[in-house]
Amino acid sequence: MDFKRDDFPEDFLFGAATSSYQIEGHAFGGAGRTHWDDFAATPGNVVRAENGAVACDHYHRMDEDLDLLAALNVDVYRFSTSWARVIPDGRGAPNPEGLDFYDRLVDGLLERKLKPAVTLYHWELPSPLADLGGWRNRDVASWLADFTEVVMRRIGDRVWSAAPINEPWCVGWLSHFQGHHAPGLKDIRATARAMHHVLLAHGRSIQAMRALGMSNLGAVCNFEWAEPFDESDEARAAAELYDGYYNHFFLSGLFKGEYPASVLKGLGPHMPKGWQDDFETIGTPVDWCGLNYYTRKVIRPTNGPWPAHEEVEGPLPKTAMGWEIYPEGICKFLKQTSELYTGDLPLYVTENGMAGDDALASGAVDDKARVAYVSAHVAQVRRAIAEGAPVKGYFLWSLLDNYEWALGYEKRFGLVHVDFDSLKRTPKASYHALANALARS
Ligand code: GCO
Repeated sequence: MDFKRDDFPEDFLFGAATSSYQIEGHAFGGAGRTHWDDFAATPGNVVRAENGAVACDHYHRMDEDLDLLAALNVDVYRFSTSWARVIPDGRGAPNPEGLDFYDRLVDGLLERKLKPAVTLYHWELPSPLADLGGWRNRDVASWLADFTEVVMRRIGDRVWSAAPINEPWCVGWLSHFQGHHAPGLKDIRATARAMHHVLLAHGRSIQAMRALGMSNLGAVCNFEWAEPFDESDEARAAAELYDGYYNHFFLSGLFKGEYPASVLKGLGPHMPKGWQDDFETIGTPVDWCGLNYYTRKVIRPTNGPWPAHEEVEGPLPKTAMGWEIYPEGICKFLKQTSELYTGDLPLYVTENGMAGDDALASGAVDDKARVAYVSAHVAQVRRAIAEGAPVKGYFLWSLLDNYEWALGYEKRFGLVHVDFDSLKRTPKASYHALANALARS
């Protein structure tokens, strides 16, 4: 890596991130069924119909994984709690084994002097709640608040930070409009509801944690820079609309108590009754804002129905996801977020990283492309700080190769290679490079 810990302010934190369904192994420990199990079991949704039943078997290999984190010299570990592991039916009786697991995880982090950063919901909705309409049902806000309370009564006294939901855009748009993630709907009315309810649920979950006396609570959104296909007014408007529902809708709801007019033009008629009255809950104050950033998209107008645009392949070098590498975007979003929405509120890059063609050769993985990707993005984070954005930390996605959702186990985002047959972990060159960069002299 072409940076060192010392290049950053004293209080700047480095971390690594994972999520529950992507690593734990959902077949273990009494976890309930989730809508990802159902989505993966439906032909055509997921590469090779793979699911998270075993994943990285982190459930049984937690100590080994925490040792890897400690030796990476990071300060913080961002992980998530699986709702169905803690409350198998989504509501009602908790699973003691599930709560014990997260309790051990938090203690294991603290023993290794690592700060636990929890995300309560990273996409594995319990199937019985999906049966009731999932994110389309306004009651999801109360269900999430109840789940929050169950988890945090157990670990809330020891976690360093907490966020209710990972990436509202993915919960709303990707899963209900594009149908690429569970529950796999392509329905504008479901989308409008999910996009609003996800913020309402965020607000209720924050309130539940405040009531328990917790602090350092935040929101984590994802961002993609929207580049117009050409110089035309039509292409600019198309990119602006993409930018609206992807990058502005949620921040605007959280920090301004309104939604962008361009997005309401399409979603307005489908919004749930009385949505305008929910912003007081949605805007319950938070202590920080997290940005997940990977790429940009080139957007071209089409003649179809709203939003009447499509993504086209751009000219920049790409990762194994086919995503363009555009490090400048991370700086632009950090600055823009503080300027338009959050002011002095601390910002964290809560995810950044890439999938590569990481082959194991003679017991090692020489992922030079990942070292270059991380170096280039971290340089843009430094630039954002130099230009005034209050950025307080940077988290790598991800510690381990894991279940990359609809792409199954095919895309490798890890600093550590995982052989999905033997489950053996092998730190990649990027892991060693990051450990060196973060070593305290
Ligand atoms: C996300 C999620 C992760 C993904 C990662 C790579 O940002 O989409 O938080 O679960 O695995 O982003 O796509």
